[in-house]
Amino acid sequence: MNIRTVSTQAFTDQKPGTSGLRKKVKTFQQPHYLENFVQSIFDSLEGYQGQTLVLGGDGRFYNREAIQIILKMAAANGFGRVLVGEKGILSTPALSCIVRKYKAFGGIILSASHNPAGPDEDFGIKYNTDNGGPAPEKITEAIYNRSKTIDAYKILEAEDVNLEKLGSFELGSMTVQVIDSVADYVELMQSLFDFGSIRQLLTSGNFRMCMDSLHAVTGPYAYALFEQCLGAPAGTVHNGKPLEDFGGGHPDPNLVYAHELVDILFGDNPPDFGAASDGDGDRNMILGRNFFVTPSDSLAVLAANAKLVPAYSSGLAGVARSMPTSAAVDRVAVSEGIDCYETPTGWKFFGNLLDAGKVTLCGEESFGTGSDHVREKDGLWAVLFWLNILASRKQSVEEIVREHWKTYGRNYYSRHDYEAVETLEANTLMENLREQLSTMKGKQFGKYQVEYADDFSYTDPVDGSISQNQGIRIGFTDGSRIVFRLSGTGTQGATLRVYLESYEPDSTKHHLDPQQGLAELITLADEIAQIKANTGRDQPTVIT
Ligand code: G16
Repeated sequence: MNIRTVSTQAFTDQKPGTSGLRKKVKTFQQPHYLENFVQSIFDSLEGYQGQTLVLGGDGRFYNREAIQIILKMAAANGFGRVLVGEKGILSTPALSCIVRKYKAFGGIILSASHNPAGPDEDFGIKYNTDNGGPAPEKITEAIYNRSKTIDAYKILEAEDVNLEKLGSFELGSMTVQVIDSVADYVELMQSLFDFGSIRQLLTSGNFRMCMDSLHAVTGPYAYALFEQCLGAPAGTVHNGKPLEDFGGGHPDPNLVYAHELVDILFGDNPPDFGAASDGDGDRNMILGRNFFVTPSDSLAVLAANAKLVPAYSSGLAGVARSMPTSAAVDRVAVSEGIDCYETPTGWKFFGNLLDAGKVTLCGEESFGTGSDHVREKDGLWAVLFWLNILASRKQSVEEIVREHWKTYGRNYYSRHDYEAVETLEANTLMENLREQLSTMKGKQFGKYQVEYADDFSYTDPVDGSISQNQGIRIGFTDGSRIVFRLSGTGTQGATLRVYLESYEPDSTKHHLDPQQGLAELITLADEIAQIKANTGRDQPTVIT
C-alpha cells in the first residue's frame, strides 16, 4: 500500500468556531477541503506517531465518506491505531469517554451538532485532546494557521475499511479497531448513577417517560440505557433510529425544534418526564408534565441535588457556567460554600477547570450540562441525573423546580435568536453596541439603571490564557442583565443571540411566563441594540 502526498491549495475559511469547523456539506465535498483540514490538525500536533486516535461521528450525511478519508490519512501520517465506532457512529460524550478510558492521544468527532443534516445541510469536524475534551484555543488557532499555508497532505492508497462489523483490521501499518459504540458509555453511566432506584421508578407502573432522540445519534444509547438496562417499556424512546438526514428535522432539543416531544408533554394525559437530545448527543432538554425546565435552572437543580447521586454524594468541588447562562447556579454555589466560575461560551473553556479538579459540574444555557466524568457536555447523562433525582425525591419535575425557586429565588431567563442575519448587519449592530459601552454606566432606562457595560473577557485561572470579546454584557443595578453575542456555530450568515435575565426573590411572583417576566427587558434590548432597525427582523427566529 502506497502513501501518496497530494498537492493542494489552502482554503481561507477553515477557522474553527465555538465548536470545531462547521460548514455546508457541499463545502466539505469540494476536492481537498476535508483533507486539508485533517492534515492541518495532524500538523498542529506533536508526538502522535504510533499512538491511538478515536474516531466517530453522529451518523449524518457524509459521515461515512469522511471517516474513510480520515482513516487513510491517519495511517499515512503514522498513527498506530484508530478506535472507530461501529458504522462510524459515536456520540460526542461517548467519544470523550473512550478517549479517556483507553488513554488515547486524541479524538476526531464528525458532527455539526444540532444543525440539520443532508446533502444540502451541515457537516462539521472537531479535534479533542487526550483529556477527551475539545481542543483549547491554542490548538484551534494553530490548526487554522496551518490551514492557511498548507500545500500538501498525506493519504494511504487503500480499500475502504468495513465498519459494519466489530473487529480489527490492518490499514498499512496502522490497526483499525471497530468498536461497540455504546458499551463503554453505558458502563460509565452505570458507575455514576443509582440504576437500582431508577429501574424501580421506570418499572413501577406509576411513572412514564418519553425520550426523543430526534433520529440522531442518541437512539442506540437511549434504547440500551432506558429500555434494556433500566427496564422502561418498549416505545419509551421515540425517533430512535439514527438517519443520515435526521428524518429531515432539526435535531436541536428546544421548544421549537423538538415540538413533537413538546406536544406530548403539553398534551392530554402527558407522561411524567420528557427529554430530548441533539444530533451528536451532548445537549439535553428536560420537560415535566406541562412544564419546561430552562437549561440554566436545570444546571442549578442538578447542583443543588447532586448529593442524591452516588457519583457526587460527597459533594461538588465547584461549579462553572458560561457567561450568558443565568446565575441560578451561582446561588446554589453560595449556599453550598463552593466556587462558581464564569467562562466564555464553549465547552472547551471548562476543560482546564475540570482537569484541575476545581469544578465537578458545569453547564450552559444552550442546553448543555456535564460533569468531570467526561470532558464534553452529555445529554443522556443529564437525563439520568434527573431520573436519579426524581427516583430519590419522589416528586414531580415541576414540584422540584418550584421548590428550588422558593429556596433560591427565581432567575427569569430567556434567549432570543435571530438566525441567518446578514453578516454585515450583525457586525454593525455589535460595533454600535461596543461604541456605546464606555458611556453606558449610570444611564437610566425606565426603571433600569446600568451598573456595568463591557465586552466579556476571561482569564483562565489555570493556565492564564486570555479570551477577549466574548459577548457584550449590560448589567443593571437590580441584578438584571442583557447579553448580546454572535453565535460561533452557525453556517449561514450570522446568528444574533440576545440573552435576558432578571432575578425575583419573592415566591409570590414566580408564576410568570419568562416572556412576561422579562417583557420590559426585551423592549429595552431592542431599544439599546436597535435590533429591528439593524436587521429588519420584527421578531426572533427561536425563543428558548
Ligand atoms: C456548542 C458549544 C457550546 C456552545 C454552543 C452554542 O455546542 O460546545 O459550548 O454553548 O455551541 O454556541 P454559540 O452560541 O456560539 O452558537 P454544540 O452542541 O453545538 O456542540
